[in-house]
Amino acid sequence: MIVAPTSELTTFERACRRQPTEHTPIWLMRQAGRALPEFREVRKHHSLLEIIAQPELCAEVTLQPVRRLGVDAAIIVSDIIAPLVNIGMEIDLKEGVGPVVAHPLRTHDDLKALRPLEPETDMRAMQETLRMVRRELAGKDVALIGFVGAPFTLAGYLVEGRPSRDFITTKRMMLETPDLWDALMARLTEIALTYAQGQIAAGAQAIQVFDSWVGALSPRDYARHVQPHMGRLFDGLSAPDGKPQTPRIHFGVGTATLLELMAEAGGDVIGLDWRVPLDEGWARLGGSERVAIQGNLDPVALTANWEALREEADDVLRRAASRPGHIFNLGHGVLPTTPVENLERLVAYVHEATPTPAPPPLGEGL
Ligand code: 1CP
Repeated sequence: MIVAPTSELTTFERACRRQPTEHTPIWLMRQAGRALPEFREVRKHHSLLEIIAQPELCAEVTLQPVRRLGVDAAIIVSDIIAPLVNIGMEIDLKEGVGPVVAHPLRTHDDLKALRPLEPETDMRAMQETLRMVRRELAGKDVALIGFVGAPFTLAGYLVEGRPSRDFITTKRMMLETPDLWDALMARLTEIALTYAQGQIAAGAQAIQVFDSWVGALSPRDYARHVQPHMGRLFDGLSAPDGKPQTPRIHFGVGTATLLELMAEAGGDVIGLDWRVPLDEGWARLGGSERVAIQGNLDPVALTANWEALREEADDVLRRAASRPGHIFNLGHGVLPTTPVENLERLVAYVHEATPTPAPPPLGEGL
């Protein structure tokens, strides 16, 4: 493993800041929980919420993909609903389904259940896990990423009560009762902000904001009902003048029509799904002069044979063209059927294949 002095930024952090790196950093969304046999072994004995509540165990599973795959970043093992569970909401992570909420939020009165998150008491285990993982990674060229669910994606679960495709009740609330919607989004924004700040304070070197289901919205609805809240979340995570900025990664799926609006709301790194060619998406956002890009291999490619997988990975690398500010990742999470050998080979391949000589920055007018 490459050793970096502690005072130096890791390769991943340099890429987030659009600085040149010796190789393109790679990590994979859901790199721990979906495909690793050693994670499945732990899950046989503990539920995910039990793992999250035990810092030693949680630190261990967070480090599993670092050890096995050699990725450039660890992401803390948790779930986007964890802060909501911590403030007392009854949410179950149902096997094969996802988050299921005992009392879906539908009225102003229901919002009482969403009390503010108190960092001193409501995220102790999370902070202890972060500190433990940072200690383990000291001197290694591996960064630690914290994360939060974005208010829209969290609201989707809370209002529908379970995973949804169409978000009918959620969108109807947005359209019919915008006051209620704004009150809900404001509370979720506040919780996400406190939770993210608490993670940074405990050692997270970047924060990814998962707005996984925001692609369900039209640009008009996003601009009116979601973007202002996202703007407040990212502003709240911007470092005071003169202090180094902890990189903020802004990610969503199905966001081809929303990219500019999302970037306007905030983010030092924008996550692209596989539906947008990486070079086109990057150019639309102002290129490598303006923003870093994370993505965007189709997770299905990782279930294919090596020849097919390599071809898809090469396409992503060719489009990124070793411009400073590319973090290799998937367009969404690792699929449960992914052979673990493919994960290992992909990480090694991206490290070996990059960088090629850097071309001029991809800017406006290209
Ligand atoms: O590598 C990892 O797996 C890291 C840990 C991790 C992360 C980053 C988990 C564990 N969840 C998440 C984030 C998360 N959770 C997101 C954002 C990322 C994404 O878009 O994939 C979302 C939308 C959720 C909600 C969620 N939790 C779902 C999706 C349901 C749906 O709407 O389709 C599911 C299935 C869960 C449960 C869950 N979270 C994580 C695990 C390992 C599991 C499986 C349940 C378990 O093992 O008990």
